[in-house]
Amino acid sequence: SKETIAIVGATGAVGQQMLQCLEERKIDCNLKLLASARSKGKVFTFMDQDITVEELTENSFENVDYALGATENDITKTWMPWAQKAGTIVVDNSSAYRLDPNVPLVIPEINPEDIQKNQGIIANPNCATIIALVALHVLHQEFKIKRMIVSTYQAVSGAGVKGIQDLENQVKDPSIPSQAFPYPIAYNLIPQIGDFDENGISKEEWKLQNESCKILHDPDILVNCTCVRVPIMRSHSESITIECEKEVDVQKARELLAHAPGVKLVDDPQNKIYPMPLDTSDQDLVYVGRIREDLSDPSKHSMILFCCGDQIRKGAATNAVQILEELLK
Ligand code: 11C
Repeated sequence: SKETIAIVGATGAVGQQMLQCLEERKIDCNLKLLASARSKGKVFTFMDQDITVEELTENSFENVDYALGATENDITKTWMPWAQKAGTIVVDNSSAYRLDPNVPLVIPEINPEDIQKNQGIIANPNCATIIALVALHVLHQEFKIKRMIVSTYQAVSGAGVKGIQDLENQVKDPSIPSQAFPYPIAYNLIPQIGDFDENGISKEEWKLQNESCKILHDPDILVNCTCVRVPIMRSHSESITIECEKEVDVQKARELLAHAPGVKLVDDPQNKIYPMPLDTSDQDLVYVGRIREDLSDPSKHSMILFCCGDQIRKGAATNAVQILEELLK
């Protein structure tokens, strides 16, 4: 008989994309859509069937084999014990459990083997982390990355439906106040994603540091990162300098990236070919280009690249559904 799969937070930007990814990837299942009382009764189509959103309660997970979590941290912490008690295996997109040593943090192109160590929860990494590491993994395997210097250009979709609405509203009328951001986002950019700590480092910047080490199984990788919100709809972009243990070779890097899983090499700057967020939107590959040696490091151990990826898809929903596919194998 078919597995029962629930999407928790089914009406949000990521939840809706999970629904679409399950259908696209033909994961035939009994689907349950869970959300807050406010969304109860809304109807969505899945594989030609109408599915009515149910209110998330303590009993929602009875007979649910797998759940995809797409709710904020505090809400996730409320329902996770209910799911665990029911024996539901959860792939969770919140950051609530990502650094828990008993919870694998997985990008299927990089560390699929960690999925087997799960004790009921598998965490889906942060979107900026997924997009950076999909681009960097083959370079780490070849040259061994010691340090990353990253500047991100992050889409409004990272702040959910309200973030998308803010940009849509403000490009038409810049006087409409933001719901998701501390300032207007149209015709602007905001160098803050999440709260700052006492060193002036934002939550999002810490996620890139901590999650990269965990996913790559290398606690010594150092990340220096500035995360910026930009008026872009749904693709994150990142400028990344890597400093490596071995001497780097740009041509070799291009060859490796041309065959790397989840990557499309888009790198012919003389012909104006490079990754751009409009081109990566609503598809699953991370585009990588502008690959060049860092001439400010005469020892030839550093290289620079630019990458873009869809934040809602590979940065969130697609990665979670890929983990689910591994579990279903
Ligand atoms: C953003 N990356 O763009 C954030 C949203 O850790 O999954 C997702 C936060 C997270 O605002």
